Amino acid sequence: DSSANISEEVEHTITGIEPGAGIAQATDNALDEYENLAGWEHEKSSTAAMLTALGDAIDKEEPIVVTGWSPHYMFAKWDLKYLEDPNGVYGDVENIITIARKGLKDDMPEAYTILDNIHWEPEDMESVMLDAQEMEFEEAAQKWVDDNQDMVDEWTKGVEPVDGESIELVLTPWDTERSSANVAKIVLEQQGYDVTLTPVDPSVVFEAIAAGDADASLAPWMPATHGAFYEKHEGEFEDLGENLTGAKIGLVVPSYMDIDSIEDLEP
Ligand code: PBE
Repeated sequence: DSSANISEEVEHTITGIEPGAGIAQATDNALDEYENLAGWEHEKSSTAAMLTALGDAIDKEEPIVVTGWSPHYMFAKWDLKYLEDPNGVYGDVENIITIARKGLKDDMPEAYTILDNIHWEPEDMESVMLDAQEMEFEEAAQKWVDDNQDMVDEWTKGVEPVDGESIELVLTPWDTERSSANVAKIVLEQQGYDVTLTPVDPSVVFEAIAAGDADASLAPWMPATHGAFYEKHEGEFEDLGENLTGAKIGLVVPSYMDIDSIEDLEP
């Protein structure tokens, strides 16, 4: 297929996910910043709908352009590639960071220390996400904690137990964050905390922490995905640094498609 045919066959449409996602905002920016995407549409719906459309297209070996990210099982399940992004709209490497409300360090130093210490590898997160295909996230996270008690011991080393204090973590509603939040919940519960997990849109993650309505979050993707929210609230929350390095977002296509770059998409 020529790239002109590809663009016509996908009806000049990018298959997106939830409108509140950082990657949705980045994709709207891409439509503005790439002249060749003038006239393209970004169809937002849900992650589940995007994955269904991707799977259907691959079954028929048809072209499709989706908004994709890693870690995600889509790359294990299908042969996919990121389109090159010469304008750098989607950034290069993304890191997932931990943020906390101002005052958490004084109010709950034990939780703060643990949250500050939590750092794992993409393979760890992937193993929770993979198990969660077959069981609840709570169970998949518990399985990971049981298998990785050494790492958990490092995170909690020297931290005193507490007596049922309540702490609320906000997360975004994607598998990556369901995995990290559920692992953090179990680790904090082992320490004696009573943990509530609240899934919200990325914008609300930052609003809730900045307002002090929630205590902490392991959900922000930086610098591209949620950078605009970060900047909007900068100074109103504590940045505890990365909990995972080596994530990525971008436009993703099946490997059989004969294009390599966002610039190969035609008006
Ligand atoms: N994601 C997964 C989210 C963050 C985690 C890349 C789909 C987003 O775009 O906001």
